[in-house]
Amino acid sequence: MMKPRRRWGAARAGGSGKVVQAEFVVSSASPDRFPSDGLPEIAFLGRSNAGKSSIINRLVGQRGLAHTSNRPGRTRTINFYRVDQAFYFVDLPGYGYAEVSREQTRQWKKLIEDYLRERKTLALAVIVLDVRRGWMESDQALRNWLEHFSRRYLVIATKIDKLNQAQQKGGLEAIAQEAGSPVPFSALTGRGVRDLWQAISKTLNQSQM
Ligand SMILES: Nc1nc2c(ncn2[C@@H]2O[C@H](COP(=O)(O)OP(=O)(O)OP(=O)(O)O)[C@@H](O)[C@H]2O)c(=O)[nH]1
Ligand SMILES: [Mg+2]
Repeated sequence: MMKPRRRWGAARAGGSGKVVQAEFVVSSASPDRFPSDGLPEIAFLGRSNAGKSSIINRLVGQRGLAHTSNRPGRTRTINFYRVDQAFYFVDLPGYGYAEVSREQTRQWKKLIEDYLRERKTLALAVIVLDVRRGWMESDQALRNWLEHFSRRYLVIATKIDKLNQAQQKGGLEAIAQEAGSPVPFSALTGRGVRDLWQAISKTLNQSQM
């Protein structure tokens, strides 16, 4: 059978030696259009512009798979990417972006909360923090939410390349003080890709049992 080549990308995800295939499946704000094949999901959550879409691209080694932008608020719907025919990466809209209407903010909040509360296939929530900013109020609210609903989560400190050694140490410590120990990450250099893949694989193996 012919493979639909153009929709597929196979790449060696930066630094990890891992070859993954990833394809865009659907972008939607209505749960009835979300995938229904029951595969487990790894969701990326965080403030607008934190670097969620960039992490997904780096993990699968495809620059343009998830749309990224300097302009906050780029991701407005929930985007599902199927990886290795085995699970999904789910890119959620960023929160905490001041320059959108109150109505828009309310809609996004509802979209994210409904997903986190209802989605049975959600295996792991990845909280994406900009290492320069650490935990902000909306991130803490998200964490409380995840804990309230007993969702498994992991914290990423991204854009680590933007800081010097001493600042990196300070930023990571500040994040760790609040909760968990973050995985240092850079979508630019590929730092943390291997660690993040390891954490994801571990979760997926456990969710199969
Ligand atoms: N230097 C550096 N820049 C990054 C990194 N990750 C993301 N960026 C940049 O930060 C900006 C925002 O990245 P996105 O991945 O679009 O952020 P997002 O969290 O998906 O944003 P929304 O979709 O608006 O919620 C883009 O200009 C990226 O190129 C990183 O690790 N290092
Ligand atoms: Mg995005």
